[in-house]
Amino acid sequence: MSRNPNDVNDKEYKIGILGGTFDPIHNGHLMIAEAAKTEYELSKIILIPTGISYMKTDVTDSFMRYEMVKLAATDLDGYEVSDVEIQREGNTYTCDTIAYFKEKYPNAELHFIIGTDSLFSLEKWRNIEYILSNCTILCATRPGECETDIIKSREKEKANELNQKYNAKIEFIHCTPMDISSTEIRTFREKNPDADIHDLELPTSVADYILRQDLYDEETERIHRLLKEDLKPKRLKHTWGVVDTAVILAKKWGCSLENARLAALLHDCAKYLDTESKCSLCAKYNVAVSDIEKSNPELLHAKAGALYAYEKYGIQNTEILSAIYYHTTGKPNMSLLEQIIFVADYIEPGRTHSDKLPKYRQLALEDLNYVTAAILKDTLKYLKKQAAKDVIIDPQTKETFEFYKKFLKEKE
Ligand code: DGI
Ligand code: FE
Ligand code: FE
Repeated sequence: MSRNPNDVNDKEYKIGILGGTFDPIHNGHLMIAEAAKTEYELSKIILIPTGISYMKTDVTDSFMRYEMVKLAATDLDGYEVSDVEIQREGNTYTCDTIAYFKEKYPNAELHFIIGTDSLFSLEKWRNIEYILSNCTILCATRPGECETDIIKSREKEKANELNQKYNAKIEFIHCTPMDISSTEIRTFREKNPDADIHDLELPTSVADYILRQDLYDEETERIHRLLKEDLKPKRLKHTWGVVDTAVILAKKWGCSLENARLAALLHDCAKYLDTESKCSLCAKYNVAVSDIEKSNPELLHAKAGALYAYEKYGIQNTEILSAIYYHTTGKPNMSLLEQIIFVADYIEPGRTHSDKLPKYRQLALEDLNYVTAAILKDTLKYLKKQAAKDVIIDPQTKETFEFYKKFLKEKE
């Protein structure tokens, strides 16, 4: 490793890397990062949620784990969150991550944080020689492991052995670990349905997110499992975004959080059904399919979605089913739930199609009717432009706008 010796004490060049499944991230993770940062004078900590195939159903979807880590890091100084491992296809190896940051920060001294238990399997890691010659390893003691001298000396011995064998730099983070684990948080909700997860060692913003998404709940997990059969990763990411936004709007406007969450979760469940399946669902439940819908089967994913949510997902609440049914075109005088889903679908954080979105996101918390009208106006404008390409505007969308346009005028 070539490095200007003058740089050794330059904090700019000392970076700590903490990877993990973070399902969810909790204060114990943050405490280890903070202890490493202080003890080894690191200028920056990069938190890296591990990539896990989206089809794997016993781990929370990568996107949501990434969101939680970002929320946890928001108010912390000198923290960054990287999606390098969740973006990578296939297995993720530490050596690739180290190589990635070596290239990104060629002058940095990288510190990779591991749990002491990993010391004993370190030699089996892919390209361990590369890892050990390109970064310092900082070992954090795991809860319940720290006090006994036997373990301590066993770990020190192992570290010494590896240091000599590989000319490595393995050091220890001297902090008492917190008695909290992600597993404990995941099982907590099930065991204590009435207790408040804010009492656990979690950043408040992460606890809020878990509640909005209703993570680690049996019924939510059942729906997530089914959704993974029906939706691709991009659509799932959009769905989690709609859930998050819909629950925030429901809280603001006094709608049932549970209904908002379920309607949002399932609003696009029929997005990838083929035209025939959508039409036969409609036929089975005597739902009329208009000529416009026949020539624009994409529109049918809303109606068919309500039927699919009923049939496959077992949703019987008609308010929820109606919000799914009307989510694309809206309808005059929507219920609060229908309106929240219609708006959340358009403004969720993953949407980037319009410069006006930041304004609408703010306004949705101030004047829901105005935002509904503005979205309809923009959609009709967009569809008119598309009309040249034979896109037909559904009269339902026009009728919805006719009803809501008065709220536009009130503001203008
Ligand atoms: O399913 P999403 O992509 O999340 O969102 P969505 O259900 O609102 O569907 C969006 C698409 O639907 C978008 O491309 C606009 C289109 N759309 C909305 N109203 C009409 C419409 N398309 C046609 N052809 N006619 C409409 O009246
Ligand atoms: Fe949709
Ligand atoms: Fe959608």
